[in-house]
Amino acid sequence: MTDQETAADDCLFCRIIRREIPADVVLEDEHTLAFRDISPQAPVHVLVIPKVHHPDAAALAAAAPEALVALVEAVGAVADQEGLWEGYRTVFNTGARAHQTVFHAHAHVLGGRDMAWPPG
Ligand code: IU
Repeated sequence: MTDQETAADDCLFCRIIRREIPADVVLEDEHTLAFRDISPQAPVHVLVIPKVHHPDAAALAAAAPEALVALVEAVGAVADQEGLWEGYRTVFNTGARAHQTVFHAHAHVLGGRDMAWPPG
């Protein structure tokens, strides 16, 4: 078993992809799954994740660029589906200091309220 498969075995988001843990799925395609964050930080807060396991977005880009493109396309599709035509924020937390807590690449899609800048 490779390191990547080992990591994926007990990875929370891999388990959601395998439907071992329930999630409120809003969109799914060949490369991507999108589901509502369990602790929403905005009226709309959806996580968009690749079906392949990589620890963060940069690692995903390096290993599977087509999966990163599909992920960003899915971000746009989620925003359309959720009616976020006034704008939304896409966040890739990377590393513990940036508050990444799940080490499977994911985009947060946040919308439905005004966003502050700079972010906290
Ligand atoms: P972070 O960028 O790694 O901090 O984002 C992880 C997100 O996963 C965070 O917003 C959690 O609320 C969310 N989450 C979830 O949606 N379902 C879960 O079972 C768990 C975390 I654990």
